[in-house]
Amino acid sequence: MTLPLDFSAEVAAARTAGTAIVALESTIITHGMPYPQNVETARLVEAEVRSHAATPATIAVLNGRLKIGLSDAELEGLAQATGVAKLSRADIAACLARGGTGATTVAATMIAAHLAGVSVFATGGIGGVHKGAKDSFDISADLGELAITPVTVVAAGAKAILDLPKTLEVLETRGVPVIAFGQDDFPAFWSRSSGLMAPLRMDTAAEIASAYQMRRAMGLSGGQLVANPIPIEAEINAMSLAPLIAKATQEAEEKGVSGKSVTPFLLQRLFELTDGASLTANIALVLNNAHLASEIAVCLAKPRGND
Ligand code: PSU
Ligand code: MN
Repeated sequence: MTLPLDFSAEVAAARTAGTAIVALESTIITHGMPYPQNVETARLVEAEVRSHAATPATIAVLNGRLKIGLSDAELEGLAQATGVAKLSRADIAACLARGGTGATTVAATMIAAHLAGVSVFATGGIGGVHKGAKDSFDISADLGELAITPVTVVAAGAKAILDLPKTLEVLETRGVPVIAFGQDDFPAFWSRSSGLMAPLRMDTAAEIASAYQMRRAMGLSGGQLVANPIPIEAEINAMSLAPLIAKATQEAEEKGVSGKSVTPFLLQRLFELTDGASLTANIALVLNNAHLASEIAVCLAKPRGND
């Protein structure tokens, strides 16, 4: 069976030339931000990648085809669509086999990027261990994917809607390098610090790229999580968010929200409870991650010995 894989023209050209490519996810568009800011952000992120000498590859499943790079019309269609499936490792193959359409989460985007030979991926935040996981067992498949698929994922850490200490524990158990960029602390998405130390710290894109190459050379499975703090001018104080996160989490519990719906529900409620301030910060950090991911991808695309 041949894979139903389609490359956009610019991604196909970058593959042929061997130049840097950065994968981008689509669940952030369909389930992470409201329209029209979702498509505006997706376009800005693609432009950011292009301005740093790399080619953006936004990934999604459209009518049974795994798209590596979307046209502007495809991006717009996805951004406006309602009820789009949110695909992860468990259901991406079934969606493709049925000829369906869906947005890819971090886990599914990593799988697609790897199939396409793309080793760097920029997003906002990864999924993790949810608060209350002791009872709900809600742990994102993103963590397991980082342990097995060799893609470097640049995120702004993980949201404080998650249990961050448990998220770091699971990543450690699964052998995922967690690298804070330019600081010692693990960032918490809207805030530069979670109050937790990151296991690793690196200060340059070149260091991150060479750590990735060393893992490949050693035959270690899995990727790396680069936790890039939100730019200081866009940061939201963690103290002011804490009560809003507690409120949203309690509402989710009361409404019996579970499974795939938990993360989108919490993101939407936080957007409402902060009067949109969470979205402004979210856009700033995604752009910042796209910039760093592009630099890492450029380092990895350089022919060896030319450094
Ligand atoms: N966290 C965010 N923004 C997002 C997501 C997570 O701050 O948009 C999305 C990503 O696509 C991530 C997914 O892979 O939610 C995780 O969902 P779950 O917790 O159901 O695994
Ligand atoms: Mn989940």
